[in-house]
Order: sequence, then C-alpha cells, then structure tokens
Amino acid sequence: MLLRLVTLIALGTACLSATAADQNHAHHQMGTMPEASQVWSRAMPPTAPTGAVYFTLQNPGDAPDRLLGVHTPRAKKAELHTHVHEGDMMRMKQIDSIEVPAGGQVEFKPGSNHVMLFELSAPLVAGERFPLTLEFEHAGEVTVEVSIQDQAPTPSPHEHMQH
Ligand SMILES: [Cu+2]
Repeated sequence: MLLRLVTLIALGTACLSATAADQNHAHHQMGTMPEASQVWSRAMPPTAPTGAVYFTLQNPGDAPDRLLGVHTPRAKKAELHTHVHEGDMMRMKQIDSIEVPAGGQVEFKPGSNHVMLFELSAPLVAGERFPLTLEFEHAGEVTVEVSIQDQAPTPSPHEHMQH
C-alpha cells in the first residue's frame, strides 16, 4: 500500500497530486484506504469531445467506503457513469456515487462503470499521463495517475509485487 502510493507519487508530474496524496496519508490509517489500480484511459482522436477512464478500486479496510465523484485538470467536467440495458440497447447513465464494499472491489471497465470526461483540456494521446482525483466519503481525496493507452492493460495477478 505505502510502496504503491510512493510509486504513484514518483510517477506524478503535477505537484498538486503529490500534495493531495501526502495529506491523505497523514490523516488516514495505513492500509485501510481504498486503492485504485490499472488506471487507464483510452486514446482518442483529437476531435473526440469526451473520454473515459477505467480502474479497479480495492478497499482493504473493514468498513465500506463510497466513491462520490472525481475531478481532473484534464477535463472541465468528470462524471461517474455506468451502462444499463434498455431492451436490446446499452445506454450510459450517470450515477451519483458507488459503494466500495469492505474487503471488496469495484471495477470500472469498458461496457460497465466508467469515469466520463467532458470538455477535455487536451486530446487523449497514447503514452501521456494525467492526474485524476477520486473523492471518497471516508478516505477523502485520493489522486492517481491515469495512463493513456490504445489497449486495455493486461491484468497481472502479481501487479502489486512489481514495485
Ligand atoms: Cu459515459
């Protein structure tokens, strides 16, 4: 947990994101905060008006937490979305918040939950990174780095061991 946060901070390009993470660290008990992994956004053509961010949220704590919202300097507006079935159609729908169960996880992935970015400040070019701040009901703000990629990252069962 600590190692992973330190890695995220080291990768960060924005001073603000490191500051936010530091503050969270100071105020919350180690190993009980929700953690985001495999944070990525699909590369889009420069004309695309929106983008999407995906990640896996894990809650190692013994109390549930709730993701209330997100924000990023890369977009003027960022919303939590999910997909719902309407007959044979899948439609995107905004959601107010999503619970991360104690000891459980919630996946944000294509065709399911996702973060929707509106009014991008710059096109989503593969290889670039940008900070995304997750706002939790209990854990407060947690800033992570989004990696812009053409393809979804390959899940690795030993991902937390690689650092
Ligand atoms: Cu959406």
